[in-house]
Amino acid sequence: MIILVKPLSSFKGDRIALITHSGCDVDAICAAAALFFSLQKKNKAKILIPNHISLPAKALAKKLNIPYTVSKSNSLNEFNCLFLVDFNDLKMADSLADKISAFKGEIFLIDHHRFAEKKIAGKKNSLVDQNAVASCEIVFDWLKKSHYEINETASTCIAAGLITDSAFFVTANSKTFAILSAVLKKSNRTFSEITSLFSIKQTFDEKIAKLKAAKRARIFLISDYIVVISDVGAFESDAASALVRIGADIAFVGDTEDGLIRISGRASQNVVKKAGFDLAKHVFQKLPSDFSGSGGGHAGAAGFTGKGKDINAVLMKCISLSRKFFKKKKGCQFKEYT
Ligand SMILES: [Mn+2]
Repeated sequence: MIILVKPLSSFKGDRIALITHSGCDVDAICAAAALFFSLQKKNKAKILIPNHISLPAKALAKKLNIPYTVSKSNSLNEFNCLFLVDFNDLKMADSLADKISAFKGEIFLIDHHRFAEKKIAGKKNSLVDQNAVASCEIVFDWLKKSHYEINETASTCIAAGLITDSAFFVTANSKTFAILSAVLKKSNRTFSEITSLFSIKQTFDEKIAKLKAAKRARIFLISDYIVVISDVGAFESDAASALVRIGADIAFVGDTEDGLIRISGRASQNVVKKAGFDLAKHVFQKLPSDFSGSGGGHAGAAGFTGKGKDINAVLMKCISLSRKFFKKKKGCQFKEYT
């Protein structure tokens, strides 16, 4: 990627908040931490996580002694600069969104998600590359370009981010392995030592949720692809991934709680690469025109959060939007397997 953003050394003395998206995942905490450990000497930096951190990210942060604050409404007054890490849509900052939009200093974006319609920062402050496998890849490039030394812990972080966001190399490319080779060496850790930093034993509830998702699944054929919808009480993203692993090309799994609807979508590499299907673009970014809420993500993994109770209506909309995409193809068949 071409890096237009200034080198990290020119931030010398700045007080920087490294803010991840809410529900911070391994790539987000690792990208923020790799920057944090590299900036530490010349800057006052802090990692802020809106609302909550995922269990794997939390486990890794604990083992690597990554300092962070989970915050519902942290004041940003002590900072003169913000780095938004692993997101570029203000909605993903959840409880910190208002504080970020009211922020007077400079804001920089370090991300690999599809650009949100409303851009938070201009081009020269945006390190956003949709083709990057992980935000950690972008951080690696920026550190290299800035001639910064990437120490043992920062290298470990970058490796972990690449492994998790490539879904254990399912979406990896030659660059992923080139970076991984470099950081693995620097990390002084083996591959399995790195994966053990964020491995969480599958809980009983998670197993039940995945099995229930499979039991309740409605199975459709759209064009040549198997598209599945289901609903669970929790773990909807894990359930969607599980459905893709057992044979669905595309899976949408929903969950409702206290008038809130969450939908997670997962698509196989086959349907993304071969058919050009993009969950974020063709389905999740379109849901807010029919349902109040926000949606976005990647081609192969995306999500929607909104208000409402009728989960089936949203799931069926996912089906009709997917169908709309494939309808362009000649002789597109559609049926439900009952
Ligand atoms: Mn990421």
